[in-house]
Amino acid sequence: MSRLEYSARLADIEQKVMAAERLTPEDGLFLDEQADILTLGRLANVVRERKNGNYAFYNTNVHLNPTNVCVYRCTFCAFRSDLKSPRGYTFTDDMIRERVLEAKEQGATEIHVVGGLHHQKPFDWYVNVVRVIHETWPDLHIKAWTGVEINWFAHLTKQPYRWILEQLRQAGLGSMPGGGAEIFDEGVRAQICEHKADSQSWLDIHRTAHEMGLRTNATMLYGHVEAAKHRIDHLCKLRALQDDTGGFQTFIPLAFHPENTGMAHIPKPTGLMDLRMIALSRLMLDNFDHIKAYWIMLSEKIAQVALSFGADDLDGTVVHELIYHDAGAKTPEGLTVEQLHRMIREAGREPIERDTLYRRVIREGRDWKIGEPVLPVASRA
Ligand code: V47
Ligand code: SF4
Repeated sequence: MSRLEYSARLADIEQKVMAAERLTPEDGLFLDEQADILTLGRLANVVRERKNGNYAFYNTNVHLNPTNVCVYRCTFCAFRSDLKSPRGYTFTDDMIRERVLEAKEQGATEIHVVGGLHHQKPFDWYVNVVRVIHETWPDLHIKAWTGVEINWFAHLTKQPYRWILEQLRQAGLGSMPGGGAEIFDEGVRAQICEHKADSQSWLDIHRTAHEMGLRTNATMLYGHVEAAKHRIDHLCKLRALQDDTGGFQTFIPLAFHPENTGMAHIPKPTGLMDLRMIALSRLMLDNFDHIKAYWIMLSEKIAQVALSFGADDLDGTVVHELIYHDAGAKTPEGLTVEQLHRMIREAGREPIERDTLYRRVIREGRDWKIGEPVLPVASRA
């Protein structure tokens, strides 16, 4: 492509962005492969500010990974353990209660629960994890179990997704995280997560959750063996489902961390690749309200810059993160609210504490109550 053709292509895309017109898969491919990073970031920032003004969201949360024992062997995963390995662990009910009480002590509004698919645990064990959390502290929002886990539960019980989700909801489930999506292309899946839930199952599960009124998140794992065309295909599939249901809350691009994984020879994505993925997803996912720069995997520094490249959310205080730290992440396992505020204010944004469902959190120390939903700019009075 000549310099002239490049400029004309970018000008055409810029016009669409300014007019809030949907970008095509071809536009996405061009942006991913060829657009200069500063133009890409500037355009994504237009959409980010159109949707979320100057707000930058965070939440006060804790993570719980109740077991790392897993029947699958995703090549990108450093977290999983074999059943008989000394690395393997499984939480007891008391350990779960302890984590919930710690969350309460820290004033958390959310617990994020994902883990391995244990060879010997029945579906009831996973329902019990949710129940124990809910009974210990009913005010805590439980965001638990990815589409891959729901698919495993369907395999264990031979019951439809709706039934599985209903059992979990009755036990206290509030919403679902976005993990397990990886890359939807089946050829890539065969290389990185053979045997686990296929892309259609992941999408069907999220569709079912949305139809039941449960909100969910979506992710994309990038920076391993995939190519730009796979990333664009992934984003377009999410956009199509969101057109149908409107049930996704936020999209989180996840940077591959190679250390201690079966793909340790692949270099970690660079900071510019991370910013490119944030900006690209902001531009392609025109029907998602939020793009999350998950600071744990991006580093605090890149996450801070991402707030001007399309992201409007940093996730939360986190605490006890294992999945990325087992894969070599050098970030802390948690940040204080003061640290998050400083990162956001220095980026020129206004910090807003949200709950899982993007309602404002009105806080007095450890105590909090839930305020109004924070609406996209266009819908604000
Ligand atoms: O599905 C596992 C990814 C996901 C590695 O919904 C890895 O708010 C990079 O989904 N390098 C689980 N990625 C985490 C997740 C998530 C995280 C934060 C917020 C939310 C949310 C969801 O982590 C897995 C997989 O895609 N993952 N290992 C690795 N070595
Ligand atoms: Fe198991 Fe999840 Fe790791 Fe895959 S990513 S091996 S499903 S724990």
